Order: sequence, then C-alpha cells, then structure tokens
Amino acid sequence: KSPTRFAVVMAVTSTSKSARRDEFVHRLPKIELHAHLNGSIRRSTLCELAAARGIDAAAAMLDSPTPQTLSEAFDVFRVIHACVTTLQDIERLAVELAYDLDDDGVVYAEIRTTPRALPASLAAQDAGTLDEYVEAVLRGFERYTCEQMGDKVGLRLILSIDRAKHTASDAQAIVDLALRFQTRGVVGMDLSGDPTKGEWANFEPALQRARLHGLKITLHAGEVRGRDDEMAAMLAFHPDRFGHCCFVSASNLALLKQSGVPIELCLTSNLLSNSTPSLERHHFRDHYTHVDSHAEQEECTVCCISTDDSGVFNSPLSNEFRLVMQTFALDQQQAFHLARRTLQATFLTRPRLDFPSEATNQLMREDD
Ligand code: 6MZ
Repeated sequence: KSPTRFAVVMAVTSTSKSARRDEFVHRLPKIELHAHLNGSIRRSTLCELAAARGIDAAAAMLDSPTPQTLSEAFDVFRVIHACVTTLQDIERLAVELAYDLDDDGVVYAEIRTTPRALPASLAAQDAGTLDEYVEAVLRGFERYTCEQMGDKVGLRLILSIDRAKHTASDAQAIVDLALRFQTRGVVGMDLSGDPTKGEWANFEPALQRARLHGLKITLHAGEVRGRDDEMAAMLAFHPDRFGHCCFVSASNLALLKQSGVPIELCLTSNLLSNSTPSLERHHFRDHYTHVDSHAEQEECTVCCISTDDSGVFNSPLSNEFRLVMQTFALDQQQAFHLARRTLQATFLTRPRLDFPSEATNQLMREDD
C-alpha cells in the first residue's frame, strides 16, 4: 500500500517544533467549509483593482485592511465590493482563490458568495444577471481545474443570502438561482451579512424551500450578543451546519450540542472581529473533544476549522490549524482527526464524492 498523505505528513522531520508544526499544517489535507469569495480576495488583487478604479489604496487602508471589530470588517467588505465590480473580477477572484487553496494544502472547499448583478467588464454598459455572476465563479473554478496538473482542490459553491440587504423575495430568487445551478456544483445556501441587521423569520421560508429541493443549509448564528431567540429559532430549523456560534446562551448551547449540527469555527476572524476575547477563550474549547476511535467520534460536535475571509483576516487555513494546535495543545494525530472529521460535514452526498483529488479520495477510503 502506498503511503497516505497523512503518513507522509507524519514523517516530516524538521528540527524545531514550530517549523515542524508549520510544515505539518501546510501538508495536512484540509477541508475548507466556510470561506466567502470576496472576503478571500488577495491583498495584491485588491490593491490592483482599486488602482484601476481610481480608489486611493492608502486612504482605504487596502494594503493592510485588518479590522478590529465586526463592524470594521463590514466596512472592509464595502471597500472590496467597490473594487470588485465586474464579472471579469469575480472570475479572477474564483481562479485565484482556487490556486491559493491548492497552495495551502486544501483538498476540498465549499466556497460561498452573495450573487450581485455586475457588468461583464469595466467597459460594458449593462449590469449582468445573477446567473452570469454564478457562471463567472464557476468559470474561475473551471479555469483552475483545466490548468492545474495532478491533485486538484475539489470545489463546490454555496450561494449566500445577505440578511442585511436582501428581502424575503430576493432570498426566494437566490434559491431559484441555486436550483438552476444545482447540477453544476451549487450544493447549498448560506445566510450571512451584518448580523445586527435583518430578521431570521424573513428568510426561513426560502431556506425551507431550498431544503425541500435538496440544497443543504448553513446559517451564520450567534455572531453577536442578544440574539438568543433567533438562535433558538435557527436550532428549531435544524440546518446542516452552523457558522460561528460565538454568543450562545446556556440553554441554546445544550440544544446545539444535542442537535449534532456541525459548526464552522473561524478563530482569527472571531478574534479580529472582537467576537472572542482571546484565542484561549475561543468556544472551540466548548465543542472540541479529542477522540481517536470512530465510535466515540459520533458522540461529539464536528468542528470545521475555517478561514471565513482569508484575505480580510490575512490567515490561510493552514494558519488556522496552526493556531488551534498551538492554543489548545493538539498533537499531529489529533489535528489530523480534526481535519478528517470535517468530511462528515460537507454538503456532498455519498454518491457525489467524485471530486478530482487523489489525496481526498485517499482520505475517503481511510474514513470508510
Ligand atoms: C457575516 C460575512 C462575514 O459574499 O461578496 N460575510 N457575513 N459575518 C461575517 N463574519 C466576519 N464575512 C463575510 O463575500 C463578502 C460577503 O460575505 C459576508 C458579507 O455579506 C460580505 O459582504 P461575498 O463573496
């Protein structure tokens, strides 16, 4: 039997502990389940697009757009959206993100994005359609897949509803859009956007309908304080995954743990958005239980270590694993189990585990 990627990873023999850890997290086969396309923009691309639009990069702090609060993160998204204004840009972001994930040792990713009506290029007059936005993302993914030799990152798409900007009928239109692309790689729906705005009840009917048609659902939840009733209603909806869950009351936490719903945890994002006081006190510690055996693993919450917005928060997935290992004293075996368990939370259904990554397929076989 040829050595698995994990065996190769385990065989790494660097001298210093931190160099060894850096190499380990880079080579660890990772699954990214919570990454917003525009928030994952390369800083160099952001500066270049800003210059082409006459936006002063220094004034907009584009060279170092690290937010200090959640509200500042949303200011950065506004700047990004002012720079990423064409379908050409969207395609570029998608292809660059695919390469970045590949370089970082990610083997499978579900990327999410909020469809916007954008013109084809700066010279084009007409705003495009939402279908064209999704086409542009998929074209970017396809370009990567065609250009790349060897193991490729398996890519799927999730469409986001923006709770601060979209109406209930916009949400229904995005569900229709997702359904039109369901056979071309759209696997689910996400509810995101500024968590201080919008009402869950407005979006629930659209997401119920999406679910009836076989789309999976992930919900940003508990990103700010004072939304316990909303979290309770979201728990009653029982999505396929939750994102964040930073601020959860004791009763909701008990329900969350009972529910078995996997959670997407983004440490750097939460730290820089002020949603956790420190990495040490991040709620990863409330949910993570170290287990080795399969039987026991069924019992505890699946924690999906994710980046959220690797461009905005300047942290690739390998760095998130490094932080988890460092902060919570996980050894390589434990980090590997953590990464592999994320498989159970993807929006792929078993017969569709066909993404073109030998490394991931190897993991699949190990996981059976
Ligand atoms: C909530 C977030 C987010 O969709 O244009 N987004 N929503 N909480 C977060 N935590 C920091 N990070 C990103 O990517 C950018 C959009 O993703 C959502 C916001 O709606 C943001 O405008 P797309 O590709």
